[in-house]
Amino acid sequence: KVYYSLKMRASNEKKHISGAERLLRAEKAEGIEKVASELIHRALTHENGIPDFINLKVEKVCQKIKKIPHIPIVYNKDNIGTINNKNYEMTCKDNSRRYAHDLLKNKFKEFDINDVLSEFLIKLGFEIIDEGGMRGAAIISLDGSRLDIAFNEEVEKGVRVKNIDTDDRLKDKINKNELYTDRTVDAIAIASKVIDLGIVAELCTSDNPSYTTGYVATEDGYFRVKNLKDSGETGGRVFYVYNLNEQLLKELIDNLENKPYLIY
Ligand code: PML
Repeated sequence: KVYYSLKMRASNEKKHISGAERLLRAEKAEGIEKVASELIHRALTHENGIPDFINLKVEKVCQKIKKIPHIPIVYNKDNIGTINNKNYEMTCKDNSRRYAHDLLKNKFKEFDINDVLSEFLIKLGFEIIDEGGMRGAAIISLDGSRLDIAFNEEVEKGVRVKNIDTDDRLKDKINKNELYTDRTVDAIAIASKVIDLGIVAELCTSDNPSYTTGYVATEDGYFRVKNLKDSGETGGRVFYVYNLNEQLLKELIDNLENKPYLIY
């Protein structure tokens, strides 16, 4: 099967407004046209503003597409998260961050990370997302080093997870739940791809100032966290990785950016 990748990005005065991408079977030409116009529509009607520049790229995909199910969605009913029978109410940034913190700390324990290092890693993660201004995700090694800046100027402003699409089954499932948004679909797809590529945990808040829901993702699931930041604040993504030498890190970055995935 031959696929085409459609990528849209829109900006105003060089500032990113929106972006999206789809993977489509090539034999359905009218399908490609339809999705192309949907993407343009999305660019023109985005909540972030009206673009002065829209780029639409249509490209044949030569690599084999990996199809995987999404990671489990942990449904925090009434915005109460539970870890080891303890409940966390996601009512404000401090409480929500305690939940995110404990999720990460539990995961790091599985990798024998001691308390002091764990605290350092979590603090660093929040500092990075709170500072904002990244073009993609930062990569932090569980030994405490920051890998995206350490080794390659090209990814200095973070790694962008690209070449990813979601199957209608996933979209339907999410869209049926009135608590979720379009952002949720994309976020679950990204998290599923990065976990499949061996990332230990992802921490994310939106770069949209008014969207305060974020998440922690691990192989155990997509833990949606309400109020992970205050309204008006910026956001970002952090990937925690374990034990990567330079070669493995290069491969990981290449896969995160280029390996095509379809999430169902
Ligand atoms: C959600 O679960 O609703 C998505 C949270 C993260 C959104 C990140 C973004 O799209 O900016």
